[in-house]
Amino acid sequence: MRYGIFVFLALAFTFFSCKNDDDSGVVEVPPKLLSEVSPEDDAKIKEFLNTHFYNYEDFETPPEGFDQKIVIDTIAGENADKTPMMEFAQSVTVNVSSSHLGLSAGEEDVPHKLYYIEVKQGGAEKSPTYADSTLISYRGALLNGTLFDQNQDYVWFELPSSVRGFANGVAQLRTGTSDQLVENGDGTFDIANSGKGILIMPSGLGYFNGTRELIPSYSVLLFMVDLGIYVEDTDWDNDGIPSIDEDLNGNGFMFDDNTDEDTSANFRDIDDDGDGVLTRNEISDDNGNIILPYPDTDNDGIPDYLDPDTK
Ligand SMILES: [Ca+2]
Ligand SMILES: [Ca+2]
Ligand SMILES: [Ca+2]
Ligand SMILES: [Ca+2]
Repeated sequence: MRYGIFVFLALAFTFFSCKNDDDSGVVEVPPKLLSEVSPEDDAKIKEFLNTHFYNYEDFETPPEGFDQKIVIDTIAGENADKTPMMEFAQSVTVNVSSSHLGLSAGEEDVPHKLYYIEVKQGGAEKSPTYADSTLISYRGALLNGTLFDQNQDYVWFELPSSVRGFANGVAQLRTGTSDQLVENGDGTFDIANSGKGILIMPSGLGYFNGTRELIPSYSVLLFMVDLGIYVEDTDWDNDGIPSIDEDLNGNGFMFDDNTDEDTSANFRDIDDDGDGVLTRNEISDDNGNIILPYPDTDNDGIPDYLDPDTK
């Protein structure tokens, strides 16, 4: 299985936004404020949701041979009586700090509304978390309809390294289950009870002032996703702590939790407190079994694996 080409480091922003050719005479424009762009994007999203519909009727009453593909179109002409996407949309608020995007301005916790539509609920009992490894096929588009990226085959996503709105959007939906996975014999496979959804996010949950091929700065992003399966309690660094529990400040952003302040955030660090003893060894007994709650030898409320004073 291949990994998604859309897996980008959130922190890679910095390099794109600072690109500047000294000879061109181009003056670098300072990035806008998150608090300025967030409400503008929200207005664009609401307008889009109120003026567009998706093929909900096909999903309610599938026509013969329906390919289960989500199609979005404008409410106009012969489609003037369709129900707008807004009627189906739900939203969650995700706080974004300018430091998450590598911006210098010190804004903290600017709320961003992330919209999603659960087109077809997947068969899994729970949703993945934003820290989990998830098998997804997707199409990504701008609100003007430009398709900027797609992968019709399932690919594994490291959600913590995907754009925030994508990871947090997927975390609102359900995947299918592995017992429904059928190999097609050509390297692809189908998952009959996969989940389907539409995610629409303000630029602060996407690339903000950064650009990508076909994605201008400050773009609202829309994804149509098919969620295959996911790895419950994914442990990216295999240190025994589920990655979701390595988001210590619980802000949904995995790169600002770095106990020993080295180059690896906790979810990618096998020695979280940098004391030379592997995290796994600080939380397991002589037989290798994880001890719960995690040991706190000096009883200071900080478990040993996060406390350089104790090993
Ligand atoms: Ca965090
Ligand atoms: Ca670290
Ligand atoms: Ca770790
Ligand atoms: Ca340690």
